[in-house]
Amino acid sequence: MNTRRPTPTAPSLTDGPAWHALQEHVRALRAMHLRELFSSDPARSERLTLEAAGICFDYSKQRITDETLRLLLALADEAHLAERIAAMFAGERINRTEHRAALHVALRAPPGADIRVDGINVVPQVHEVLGRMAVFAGRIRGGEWRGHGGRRIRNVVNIGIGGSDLGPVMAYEALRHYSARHLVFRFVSNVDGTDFAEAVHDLEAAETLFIVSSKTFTTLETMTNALSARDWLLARLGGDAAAVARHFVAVSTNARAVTDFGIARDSMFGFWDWVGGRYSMDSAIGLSTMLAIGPGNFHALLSGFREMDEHFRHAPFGHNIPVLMGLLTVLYVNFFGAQTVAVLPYEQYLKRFPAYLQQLTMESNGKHVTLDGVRVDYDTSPVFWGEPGTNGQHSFYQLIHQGTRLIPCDFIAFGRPLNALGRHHDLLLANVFAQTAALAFGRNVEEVRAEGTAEALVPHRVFEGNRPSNTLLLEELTPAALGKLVALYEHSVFTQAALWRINAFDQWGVELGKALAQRIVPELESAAEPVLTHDGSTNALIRRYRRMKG
Ligand code: G6Q
Repeated sequence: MNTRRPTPTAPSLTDGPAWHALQEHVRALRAMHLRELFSSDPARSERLTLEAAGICFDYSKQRITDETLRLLLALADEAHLAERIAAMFAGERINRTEHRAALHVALRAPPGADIRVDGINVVPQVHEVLGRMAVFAGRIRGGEWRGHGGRRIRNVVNIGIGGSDLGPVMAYEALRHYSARHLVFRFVSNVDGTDFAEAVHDLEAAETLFIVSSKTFTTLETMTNALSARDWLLARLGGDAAAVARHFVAVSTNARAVTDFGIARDSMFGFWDWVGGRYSMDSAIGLSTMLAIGPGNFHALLSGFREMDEHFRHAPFGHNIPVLMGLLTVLYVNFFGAQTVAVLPYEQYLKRFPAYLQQLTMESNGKHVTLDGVRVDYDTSPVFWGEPGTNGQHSFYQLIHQGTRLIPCDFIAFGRPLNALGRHHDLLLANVFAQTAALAFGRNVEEVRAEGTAEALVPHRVFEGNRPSNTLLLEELTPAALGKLVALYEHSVFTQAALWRINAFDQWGVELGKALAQRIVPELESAAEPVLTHDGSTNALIRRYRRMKG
């Protein structure tokens, strides 16, 4: 597989004809209002709504015309997007700075698939681990796996951070409706001791299982929390080190470090260097998810991912939801100067989805050099943020409606509620539709005056509109639906990275702070006054902290 010729390097984003044509085109587009775009084209909504992989994607309230789409698709061609997609699915080492494949799509490939890394089909390994996870999940959920003192496991605490935490937390919250309610799930990530202390304060050690989730098994926060968890457990179970084997399992690629910690090889669930942390929630890093929702639901989640993978891989770009979403992000960032994108799920179970997307999008595409190491002369990833609706409406939506910034929004909603309660769901969905319409069409001066508004108040009550949004409508929040949504954003991020010519799969930006912290730790802990050689501000802060510590 890796003997394939590398995909061609595209010329700079700003060099090709599509870029210049888009710049020219957007000059005229800026003056067009969504009101006109809709009134002059009765078929617009129908034409700019796509149904694929069980998602209804309405992008008609975007500030685009058919010509905008044509030019965006030309920009994608100039970036060799099709070749880049093929390279990812073929297991090429597209993560060039770490010399690795980015093959998260293999995590959800069906058992018979053949996806090779260095000539070896990785799919059987994926299914072997999934099978072991399912057996283990069955034993925990069924009460067969017992704690050291013979008690049933009732509490599961995942210890991990970044990609080894955000996916598991988000998936647990998103799929709580499907979770085994006799089990308690907690997630510890922060090295701040409060995180661990609060997570375990009401738990019985004899009934608690810790999952130490760490690809490298060296991450400062996770190892510190794992050691504190071991101390906490042993202090409560009489100090017998043998208890560790019944109360700790690991998810990692580092078998040696796992056994050194005292976790048996049998209790380790592996994955591979071709799975990036922020792309790992459907690997063994999803063990807590499988314990919560069961193996059947976990496989349904994988099938949702797979359906979106197939759509991304095969649908023509003009009918490809992740490609279109990625291109629209590029349009607003590079041609309209947008700095942020808001993701607004109208589904309480998706309350951690924006936090999860923050890492997926910004750790992936927060880059300032191209794959070839050249500084870009255009903006890359916008800031992704959001909150569930309708809560956000009573908070920051004001700025989206009437502020001075253009903030493209993704509205995510479901046709059926998981907790049907009176009129709640109709009211929830009415708000989705009302918000997208208000953002797009606003209320102009004439309309405000016609309502009898006092003249002094008119400017305050005008909504300019022309604020773009996508609406993603799915049937119901099932495990498969969650898989589709996550894969959709993964591939949208991939599309953006391809256009920007950047590596979405490394994260060197987190290194400098980590290395500096390692240097500062002994300066905080040493008994003798350390010789400090940082800048003046850092030296003073360290000295002040040492005094505070006493
Ligand atoms: C994700 C990043 C990062 C990583 C954490 C945890 O893409 O690489 O968030 O997941 O630093 O790393 P470990 O799993 O190795 O502990």
